[in-house]
Amino acid sequence: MAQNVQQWFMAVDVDRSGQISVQELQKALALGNLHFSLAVCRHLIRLYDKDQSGQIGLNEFVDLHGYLVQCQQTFYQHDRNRAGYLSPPDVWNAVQSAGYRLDTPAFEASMRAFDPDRNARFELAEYIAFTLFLRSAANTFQGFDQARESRVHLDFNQFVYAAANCR
Ligand SMILES: [Ca+2]
Ligand SMILES: [Ca+2]
Repeated sequence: MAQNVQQWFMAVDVDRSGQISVQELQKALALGNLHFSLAVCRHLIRLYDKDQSGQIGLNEFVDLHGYLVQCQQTFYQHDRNRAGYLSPPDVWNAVQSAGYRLDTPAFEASMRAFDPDRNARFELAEYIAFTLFLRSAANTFQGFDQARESRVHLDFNQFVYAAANCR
């Protein structure tokens, strides 16, 4: 394990509990200029909380940290003019390269959902929140698509369950 990841974990675990809570994660990411709502931090924890403790231990943190680094790399690869934000075509290329095959209506609707001020600029935190959504959408969809037909049939309760799992 990289020494600096372990050091970062210890710095984030302010109360020395050996676990990172949602509040500790939110504060630490904000220090790195990544401002996320508690809901997004909770989403991030949910994806990496393998033992379902509700918090992030050191081994879980290694994977979570790896994901953030990977998002950051993709973001900067597509921010060619170093503006600090991605335009919609940049985001399109970035999500394509991350393996999500969206059609135009799905892409535009999800872009609007993750650009609440509609300025068509995606800063790193917004881009990460968007990719979290896509990941959970893909995971949830695959959970229902047991036959691997790329098509699911949901009743209302299943739809609510699916939608709640994507955020
Ligand atoms: Ca803690
Ligand atoms: Ca955990």
